[in-house]
This record gives sequence, structure tokens and C-alpha cells, in this order.
Amino acid sequence: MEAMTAEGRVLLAAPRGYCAGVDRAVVTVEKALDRYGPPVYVRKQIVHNLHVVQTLEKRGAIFVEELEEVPEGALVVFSAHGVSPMVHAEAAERGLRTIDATCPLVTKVHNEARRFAKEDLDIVLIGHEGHEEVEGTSGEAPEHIQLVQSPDDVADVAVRDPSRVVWLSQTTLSVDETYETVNRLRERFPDLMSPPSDDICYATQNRQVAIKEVAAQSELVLVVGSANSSNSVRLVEVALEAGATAAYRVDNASEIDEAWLEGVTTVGLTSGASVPEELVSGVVHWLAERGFPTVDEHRTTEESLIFSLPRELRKDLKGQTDG
Ligand code: 2E4
Ligand code: SF4
Repeated sequence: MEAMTAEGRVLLAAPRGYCAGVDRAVVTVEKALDRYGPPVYVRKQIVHNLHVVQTLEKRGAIFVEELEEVPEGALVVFSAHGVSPMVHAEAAERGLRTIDATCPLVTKVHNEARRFAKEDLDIVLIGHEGHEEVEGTSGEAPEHIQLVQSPDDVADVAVRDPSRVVWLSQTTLSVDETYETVNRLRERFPDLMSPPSDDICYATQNRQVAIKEVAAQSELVLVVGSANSSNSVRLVEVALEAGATAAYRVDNASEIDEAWLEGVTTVGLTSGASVPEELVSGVVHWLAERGFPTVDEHRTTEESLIFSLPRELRKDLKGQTDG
């Protein structure tokens, strides 16, 4: 077939890669290392990306699973995914110095959870069990929140008063699947209340819209991102739903299987919100060497959101420049 001999092309989705919350969290650890010197402890992976974590480790960050691994009086950064109030309390009890790098858009969901719990509503949290963001949000109101992972889970939801139920969600879910879950919830609870604005954040939504359009024109879609990155894994699912013949997640170019390229003329390419652009460039370079030298970017929207650094850090950085 003609397509087999023609040069292949890469269709690069935009927006892709770092969102405002990830940029803020990574810069927080970098600036904490500069300002206070190593070691800077970080509870959990600052963002779910292997390359980011390994790079910060080389600079003196120490990643721990739990606060008990942090020595008394040391400095610890909380990851972008957020922590439950119990973790804050434990840090205070242990006399740890803390910097909270929770994304402000995750904090927004925590605030909603607290407010709805105060109103004594039953809260259905749509999200994935065991994910750090879900653990953090659930911890705000464990007695009011129940987790629903998929549309099929809705059948098992039990509430005290069907007219006083509200839903919230993790920030990184598939927009379409969440919509389906909410529809099912509304079938069961017609008075279901919604959060004041979307919990699935702008970056998650924008990356899904972009890859949908790219996937519709690609036989193969590659998503750069780590295995535990919820938003990256969702991009693979969304690409398949949107018509890509095949879609794979890779941490970097070394994980691509050349057999995936057989019979392919257009490779769609994107990356999750926690993925540095250099890893995407690595994939572009790898593909160029294998018959895909042309790169066309397909942009669906511009992003310009920037978050200021955590207050605790800003204060000290200011003190430094003020002398
Ligand atoms: C915080 C909240 O949540 P996910 O697994 O997608 O996290 P990742 O670190 O890959 O992406 C950044 C992020 C952080 C997303 N939402
Ligand atoms: Fe924040 Fe959204 Fe980025 Fe998560 S994906 S860190 S919620 S901006």
C-alpha cells in the first residue's frame, strides 16, 4: 500500500505536559532545595512521574511514603495530590516544618468536601480507590464521603436521604466516563446536587479534548507518562475511545516497541500533566529516526494559568531577596 512507503508523520497534541499545579509543585521542591539546602523530604512522589522524582532525588530531595520516615524537626513538602487533615496533624505533632505543594485545584475540592459535610449532605466522591488525591479528599470528611469508581458502582450507593446527596470528583478523571457516572447517580437520585464548578480540572479536560481530535486522525497514539499517573492513563483510554486503533503509555522513548509502527502513517503523541517536555522530545526524535520525520502540532486551546508558590515558601524567599 502507498501508506507503507510514504513518510510517516507525528501529530502532536497541544495542550500536553505540565499543568500549572505540577509546575508549581516541582518548582517548590527545587526552590526549597536552593533556599534551605538538602535534604528536603517529600511525602509521596511530588508528582507521579519517574523522571521528575529521579531528577529531584539527584539534587537532594528524599521521597518518603509516610511522615514517620522524616526525622524530627526536618522540612517536608506535601505532594501536589493533597493530604488529609490527619497528615497535617501528624506533622504538627512531630514538630516537622512543612510546605504544602497541594495543587490549588485539589484544595478547592477539599474545601467543597468540608462545606458539604458541614451541611450534613451525603457526598459521593467519584475517583479511584487508593489514589493519593482520593485519600486526601476523603480524609476531609470520612463519615460523609463514599467512593464510587465507575458507572457500575452507582447501584451500590446507599444514602441516608436521597434528596440530600452531592457528588464531587477526583481532578484527573475521564470527563466522559464521569459524566456517565453522574447521569447514573441522577437516575437514582433526581435531586442530586453538583459541585459549584467542575472538579475535573482545566488541564485534564484540555489534554483530553486535544488527544481526542488527534486520535481520530491517528492509527497509533503514544502517551508519555508514568504508570501511576492517573491523568496520563486516562489519556490512553480517551484516545482508544476516540478511534485510535492502538494507544500505549510509555515513560520514555526506550519503552516504545518498533512493532507498534507497522502499517502506521500517523502517530498521535501527547503527554500527561506531570511529564517534562524533554521526554516528549525524546519520543519525537526516536520516531524521526524510524520514518516519522514530520511533526505537526494540533492545538485545541491555549493555557496561561500560573499559580503562585506556597505561602510558607514565598515568605522565606522574600526574606532572602530583601536581605
Ligand atoms: C495533582 C493532582 O493525579 P495523577 O495521578 O494524574 O497525578 P500526576 O502527578 O500524574 O499529575 C499531576 C497532578 C497532581 C494531577 N492532579
Ligand atoms: Fe492541579 Fe489539574 Fe495539574 Fe492536577 S492536573 S496538578 S488538579 S492543574
